[in-house]
Amino acid sequence: MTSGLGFRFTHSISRMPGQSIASGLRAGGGPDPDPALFIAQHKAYLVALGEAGVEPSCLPALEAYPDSVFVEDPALCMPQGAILLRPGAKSRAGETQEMLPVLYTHFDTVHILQGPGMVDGGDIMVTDDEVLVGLSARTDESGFSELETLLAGWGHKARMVQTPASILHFKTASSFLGDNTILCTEVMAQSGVFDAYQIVQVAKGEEAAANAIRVNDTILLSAGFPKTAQILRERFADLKLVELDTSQAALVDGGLSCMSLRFSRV
Ligand code: CIR
Repeated sequence: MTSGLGFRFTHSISRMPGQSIASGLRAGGGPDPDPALFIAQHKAYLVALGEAGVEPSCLPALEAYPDSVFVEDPALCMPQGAILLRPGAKSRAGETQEMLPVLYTHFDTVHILQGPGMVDGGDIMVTDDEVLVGLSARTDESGFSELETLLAGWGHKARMVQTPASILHFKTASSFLGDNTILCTEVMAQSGVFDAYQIVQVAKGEEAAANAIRVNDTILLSAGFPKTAQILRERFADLKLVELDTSQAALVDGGLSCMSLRFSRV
């Protein structure tokens, strides 16, 4: 079966949540995640990645960086190499030094954003034709320009778009599912950003389902969104749908895409 992504993911990088995840950043004032439950949910996530056909690697927890389980934000992995980003939250800036040697174990070429701009990986969506970068509280125009230049050197076209003000990251409310198709919220669907794509909207009241990931012939979806799960089962009848409990990541504004860097290596 083909992936509909134009390639297959072979590897992923994740990082164990630490006890300090209880102090993770969050926009609202909700309860702290339970580290033990988060670790259990994270293990299930790694198993699902493995079953989807990648070789998942998991780095040890970094207690000094409460949000470091969200490895998507400090780096971007592309077919030609990796880019070390500049996360917009001060408390997360040091995560990049920890990620750099890890990227070198997988990629010959690693570019490093020099700044002063900032970019969080959660604001970057790579589709088959372009790289969308959403401006947000964590990603600014200067960061976009530097990233755009690096991507252009690898032949990728970057497009600057706006992340809706009410959400943390561009991909909090949208996901590329392959086959030129985007899963997103109504607000994102109506923004015009995805006019060149087929849009599948999450069900009303299930906005948090929009952060899903396509890994080869599998779609990983957060559990608890039955209407969206049904929509995806019908739209992607040839793919496997796996629902995963992400309740603890959600307490600190995280979702499925944030907990791994997925890429293809021979
Ligand atoms: C943060 O605010 O940075 C973390 N608590 C959540 C990051 C989630 N990452 C993502 O959506 N890419």
